Amino acid sequence: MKKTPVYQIDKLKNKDLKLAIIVAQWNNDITDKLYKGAYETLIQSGILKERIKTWKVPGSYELIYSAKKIAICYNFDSIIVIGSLIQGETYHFEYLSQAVSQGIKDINIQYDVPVIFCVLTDKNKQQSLDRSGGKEGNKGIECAKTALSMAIFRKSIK
Ligand code: RBF
Repeated sequence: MKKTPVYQIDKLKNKDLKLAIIVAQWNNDITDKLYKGAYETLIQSGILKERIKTWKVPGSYELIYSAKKIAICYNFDSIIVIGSLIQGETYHFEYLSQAVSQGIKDINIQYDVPVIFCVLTDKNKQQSLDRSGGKEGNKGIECAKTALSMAIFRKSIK
């Protein structure tokens, strides 16, 4: 009898997983590309379309509340938060990067769902372009793979 390849078994398992994606709209030329990379990776990994839910929020700062609300109100196996912070002339970059990373860390501690940090914090636009489908790859793809691993981990422990 022909053996089922391992990746097919994984794909079959993956189809039961439920994933949430929250996308900040600041620098949406960047976040759209991160989202596309993440979404397509999930679909290619066997996640069913109807089990991926997407929300848009204004900026990266809003990822904190929205991820918390989704953690409380739904039962996703993993949440991916997508944002792009680019350094400007004020201290906003430092405050926002700090707040968003700490805020998302707090949700990981407080709620029973892994929240995957797909927020770029770059010195300039070129760096962001490089990491959202340019010469440094697409961090959305990497984060989707991390979200899958963590979703499987979550499901494996009852
Ligand atoms: N949000 C981002 O996602 N990326 C940014 O680079 C960004 N830069 C900002 C710069 C300033 C000066 C301000 C006031 C806001 C910025 N935001 C940015 C928006 C922020 O995440 C949030 O949406 C707003 O502060 C409203 O809470």
